[in-house]
Amino acid sequence: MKTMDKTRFRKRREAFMDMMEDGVALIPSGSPALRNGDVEYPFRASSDFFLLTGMTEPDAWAVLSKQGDTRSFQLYVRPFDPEQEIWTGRRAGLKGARKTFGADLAHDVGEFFDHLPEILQNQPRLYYSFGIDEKCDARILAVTNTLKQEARRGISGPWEIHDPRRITWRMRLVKDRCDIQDQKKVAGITASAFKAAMRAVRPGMKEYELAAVVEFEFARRGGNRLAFDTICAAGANAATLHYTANDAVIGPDDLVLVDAGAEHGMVTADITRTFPASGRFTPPQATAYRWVLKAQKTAIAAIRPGVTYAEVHRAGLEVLCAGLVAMKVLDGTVESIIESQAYRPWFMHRIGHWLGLDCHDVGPYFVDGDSIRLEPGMVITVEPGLYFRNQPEVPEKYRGIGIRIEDDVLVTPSGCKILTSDVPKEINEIERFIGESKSWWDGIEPASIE
Ligand SMILES: [Mn+2]
Repeated sequence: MKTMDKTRFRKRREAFMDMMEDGVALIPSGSPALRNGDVEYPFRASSDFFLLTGMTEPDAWAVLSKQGDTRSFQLYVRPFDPEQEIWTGRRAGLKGARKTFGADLAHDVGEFFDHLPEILQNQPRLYYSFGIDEKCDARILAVTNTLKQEARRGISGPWEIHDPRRITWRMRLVKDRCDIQDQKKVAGITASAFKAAMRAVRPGMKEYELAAVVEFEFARRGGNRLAFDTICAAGANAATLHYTANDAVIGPDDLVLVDAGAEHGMVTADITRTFPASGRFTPPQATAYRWVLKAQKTAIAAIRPGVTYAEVHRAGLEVLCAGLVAMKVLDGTVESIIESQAYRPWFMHRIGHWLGLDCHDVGPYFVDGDSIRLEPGMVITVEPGLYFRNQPEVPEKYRGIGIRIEDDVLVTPSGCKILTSDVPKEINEIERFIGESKSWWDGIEPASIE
């Protein structure tokens, strides 16, 4: 890690401890989970652990303590072990924890629970997120109780338990200048991959083949991990919101909905585009597409500091409802349709979500019961959609059409900036791009399919 980065993470710990009252915070990185046999799921450190340390190793704990002006940062990590490194690769070790990650003290993580009574002894407050790892929860609770039984020896355990996410979520909701650079970088990586997908799509491909193009382009541009499993849904599959089977053949008249995001340096992007495999929208596809696009643009146009998240949702929703009336799916006024929620069979999710270290990033959507007001530095996705399944209310020509259009949007002092605007989304732009661009497959040997 560069010196610059070291300062960045130190400043974050200071900000965290500024918001903490006297006590100690325990922040775990998490442990790998078993998939099947001896195979583990790919490990990714918890976002809060990374936020405060810059470290991405498994089986580590950050211990932040504050007593008035006295503050300390300790790391419990896997020790340097040449034998283990042969199997699982390099690790920072105790020395790296101090030198690279700036810990005042570093310990073997194997000693963490042995040291815990000492760590928590006479601390007024414990900051720890219960409910994520039951085994750790039980051991930590046991230590706090044991300490309270030592009252006659003048020892006590923490009487107050706080969830550190109350602090980290606030830190993560409003991005600083460096965070915004990170968001732009990963948005650019993701946008490039979407253009590649449009240049690669052709009827007859498997959905997973197109998904692989997207993921290959992420990797080629520095997206070392996926923000979430890629959704590549052709035709009626697009009406399944979190479709990840990705194993159908893309038909000649299908629209393909791709919802994907790269991760770069633990920061995520999230884009959706819906485009015709043939390069041409059919008239009903174009009609439905235009309504979703209009809803998306209207919602984005509403974004500026001081506007509530609910108002952004409402701006997009009104257009979608007008579209449902125009397409003769629903009768009535936009007002009455919103009131009765009659639109819900075709638009059942919110307009978007916070974006950051997690794709569905943390942070409140309501403050004291009211929809949160946007501030410069917040990053949200705007992703209206319409999903027409085989339903009697839906005119036949629209059945099997699922459309979602999603961009990542940064709230700025004067309004907003779309971070993913590089990917075509106007109908004529998409048709021109698919039709005129050099095929992604040029120079690649045809595969033997069967
Ligand atoms: Mn999204």
